[in-house]
Amino acid sequence: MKLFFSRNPNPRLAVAVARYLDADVEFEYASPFAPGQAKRYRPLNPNLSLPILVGSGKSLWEADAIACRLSRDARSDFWRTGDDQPEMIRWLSWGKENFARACDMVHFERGTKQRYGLGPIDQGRVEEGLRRFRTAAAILEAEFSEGGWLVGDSVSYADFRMAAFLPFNDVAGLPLEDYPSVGRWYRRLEAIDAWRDPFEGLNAPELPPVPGHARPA
Ligand SMILES: N[C@@H](CCC(=O)N[C@@H](CS)C(=O)NCC(=O)O)C(=O)O
Repeated sequence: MKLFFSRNPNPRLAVAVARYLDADVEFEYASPFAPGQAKRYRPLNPNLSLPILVGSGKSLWEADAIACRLSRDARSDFWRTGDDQPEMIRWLSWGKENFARACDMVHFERGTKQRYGLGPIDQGRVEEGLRRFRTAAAILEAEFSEGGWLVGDSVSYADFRMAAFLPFNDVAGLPLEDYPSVGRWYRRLEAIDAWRDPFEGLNAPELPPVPGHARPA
């Protein structure tokens, strides 16, 4: 199987999952929105977005679906399959609609739009994202008050999915420091090699820089 990826948040998430599971996939850097590329990628994903997993059958897109597939293939409980599966789905569902969505709103204005020259920062959207971030982060703060992971006693895909935008917080500037238990959870994630540095050894150009921000070392 081949995983088409870039260094942006959702493909980064899929690459981190594949590396965490030591999945038997080949990684190929892709840029479906670049001029002339749509023809190749539209049959694989009508949205043209990444990640895309291609194997012998139909291509699979959406990071969550790819994580589910890779975890099944690896016979892993990273994508929970037992009694705690509903709890994992709860965090995936809530996280996408709340915490990750808030992170995405702010990161899109301060990061993506600036990287790709898509227009000035919309401060109204940033304020709205920050407001949503504070509401969602307070819920996670209570959840992590006794440490641990989102589901059970070990890391699961729910943790990876929830954190998908946090590696980009150098440009997003979300006030993570106001939520110490969330910060501790995120540092536990960063101690996992596959999460901290999923692109190690892969051929993948760096993202365009955000003006005014140095690239992290
Ligand atoms: N809901 C999709 C979102 C996919 C998405 O928005 N991908 C963006 C990156 S975060 C993309 O393809 N950007 C173009 C690129 O990275 O070249 C998923 O979870 O996989």
